[in-house]
Amino acid sequence: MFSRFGRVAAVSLLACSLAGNAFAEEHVVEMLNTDGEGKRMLFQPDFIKANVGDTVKFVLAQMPHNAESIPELWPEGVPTFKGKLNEEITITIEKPGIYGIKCMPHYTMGMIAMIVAGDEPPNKDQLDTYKPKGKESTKRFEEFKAQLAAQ
Ligand SMILES: [Cu+2]
Repeated sequence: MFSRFGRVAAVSLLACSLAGNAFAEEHVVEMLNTDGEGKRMLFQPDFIKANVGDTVKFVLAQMPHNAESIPELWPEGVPTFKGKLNEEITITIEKPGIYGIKCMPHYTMGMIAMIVAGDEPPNKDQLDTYKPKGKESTKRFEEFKAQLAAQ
């Protein structure tokens, strides 16, 4: 009896996970003061290739940091978000696109990240129009664009 019940439970569990996206992945991004290799104030990783349905979790490895949308680099029709200072926050990628993320206190110090979902992100034009604030952010943004072009 027990073994039979066990099999039924396992089958219905599988059905549940297939009904959702069985292939959805969780990307974990650390918010750091330093990577120990000379880079200061960063998301790690800061360039994330994701699929629609994936989640991206911003965890607080050091503080103070936050994660929030860069509205000038964000797919149309997707609500922006704003994590509080020292708040861990998870976002779900619901549409293809390029998603810019910044830490408000360290934005001008280069603390930005970019999530790319889909092969033909509909807001690709924003890569040309968005101008990050600060020399360091501009430098990292150029690195993201180079990484994207290399794929
Ligand atoms: Cu920060």
